[in-house]
Amino acid sequence: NDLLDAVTKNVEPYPIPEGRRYEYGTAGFRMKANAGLDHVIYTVGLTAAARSKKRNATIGIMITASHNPAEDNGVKLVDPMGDMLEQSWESYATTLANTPNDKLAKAYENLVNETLVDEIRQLHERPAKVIFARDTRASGPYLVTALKAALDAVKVEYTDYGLLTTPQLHYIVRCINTLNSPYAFGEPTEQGYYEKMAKAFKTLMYGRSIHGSVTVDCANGVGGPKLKEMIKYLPSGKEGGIDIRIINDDVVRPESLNLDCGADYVKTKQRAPPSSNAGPGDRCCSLDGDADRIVYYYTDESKTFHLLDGDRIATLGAVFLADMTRVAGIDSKLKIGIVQTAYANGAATEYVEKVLKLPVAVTPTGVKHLHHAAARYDIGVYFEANGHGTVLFSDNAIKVIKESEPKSPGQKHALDSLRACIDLINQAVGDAISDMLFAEVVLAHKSWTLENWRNTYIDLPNRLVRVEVRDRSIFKTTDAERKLESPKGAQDEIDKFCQMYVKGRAFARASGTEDAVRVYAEAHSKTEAEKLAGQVAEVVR
Ligand code: NG1
Repeated sequence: NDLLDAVTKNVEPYPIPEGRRYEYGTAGFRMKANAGLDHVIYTVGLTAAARSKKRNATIGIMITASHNPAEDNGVKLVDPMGDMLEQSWESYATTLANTPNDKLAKAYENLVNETLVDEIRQLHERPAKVIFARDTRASGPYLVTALKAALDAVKVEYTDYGLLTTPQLHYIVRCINTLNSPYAFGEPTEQGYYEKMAKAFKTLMYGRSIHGSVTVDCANGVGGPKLKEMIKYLPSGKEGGIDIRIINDDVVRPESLNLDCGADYVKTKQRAPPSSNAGPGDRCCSLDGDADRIVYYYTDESKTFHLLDGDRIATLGAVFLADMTRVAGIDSKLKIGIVQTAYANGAATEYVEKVLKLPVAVTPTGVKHLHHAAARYDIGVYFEANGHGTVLFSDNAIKVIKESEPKSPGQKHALDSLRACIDLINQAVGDAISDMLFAEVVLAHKSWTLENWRNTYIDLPNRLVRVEVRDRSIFKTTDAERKLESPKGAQDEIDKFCQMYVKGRAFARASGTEDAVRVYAEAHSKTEAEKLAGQVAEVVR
């Protein structure tokens, strides 16, 4: 039929390069922008159309390669509630991406037929709706052309939101799909995003002040212009709000993206971007290329660099939320918990369990795993150590927080603050701008400097190494990636090495985003952590 002919015709300029194999991984598809990504993006348009028909809802597509180099690009799909694509659909996306042009129309038809089962006839006619946006990469506009060619072929209604941060797109998808429902998330516009967060921020800051300014490294990515926009809606320091100093906001030269700056640089190099001229103790943070990750840091008087990563942001947020529910008198009705991955520092886990007395759940790497585990709590705080995370409030929590009657001014203030947290925190997905404002609010409430924050617990020295192996697929893990079940015998050797050190802990797992095995090790001294990492690396090599 016409529709399928159009699929075949429109994909002509985007053939699949000989011998390429694509996989929808932890963060969608990601590769060098010129390695056939146009073909992949075209097929993602078709997957999104089928997914939209299946869910009878608007689906999002974000074109970005996050913290990767400027010449890379990628694409991820956003499900109706603003969360990541349901896992069972990742393989559909993978299948279409690997289908050559002459078989693509048939493959798309099969996908629609397979996923719509009984309702086919009726649903085939169902209108599909897709919205999309991109980060600042130079390849973005060209890839959008390929995406539109697919959406036009299958007659999908779409809106191009131009440049957005990844979390902004997630926010808008959720707003569209909850419009006029009891779960309405907000105005489905970029302005609605700023207004919702600014209003909540003002409520939370009432009567408080933030000490000094915060310097934000925007990785020369889309976070720069978007944070500048956000600032227009926020009260300044003088007005009882916040002074934000932006650095690395060059989006004119796309090649500067993530170059010697950004959250990934700071986290992996354990140092401030060279472009930063912050003084001792100054509050600094870095976003990544699509502004869905954030880490804080400062340099002390003796020029030592201190990182406050995702583990720290999680504990900071959890302390505040637990305090507020206690003051509001609703703590017995709400189960608060923290979700981490194996990469969380052992000291952070111990602090949460022993000092905060909150439960910790551990999941495999990848935000979707953490997100699902967090949804099992009333207030679920989840962060990957690299700074990607957010807080989820269950329907029960929202009901309790919104409907509780305060019995004192103190309780009223705590309830108002919790209500504002529900709006300030982007529950759809980890969001650097939202997480930053939340961290700033908590620091203001506690009158904490970054040094005070760091002193809540002292990280165990640790080391992360990347090991190139012949075939990483032989490394199979269990127990939330903390143990190797294959190759046989490897785990026993790792255990043996761990036992040689005080507080020794180590694990090895295949990366989901790179062709390598990652080894993580921690111990009570730096030398020992490094030694242990080296020994475990030898085991997997
Ligand atoms: P892999 O490559 O699977 O380790 C990395 C990060 C994850 C996550 C994904 C997606 C580490 C150790 N791993 O995963 O936390 O963010 O990329 O971007 O940082």
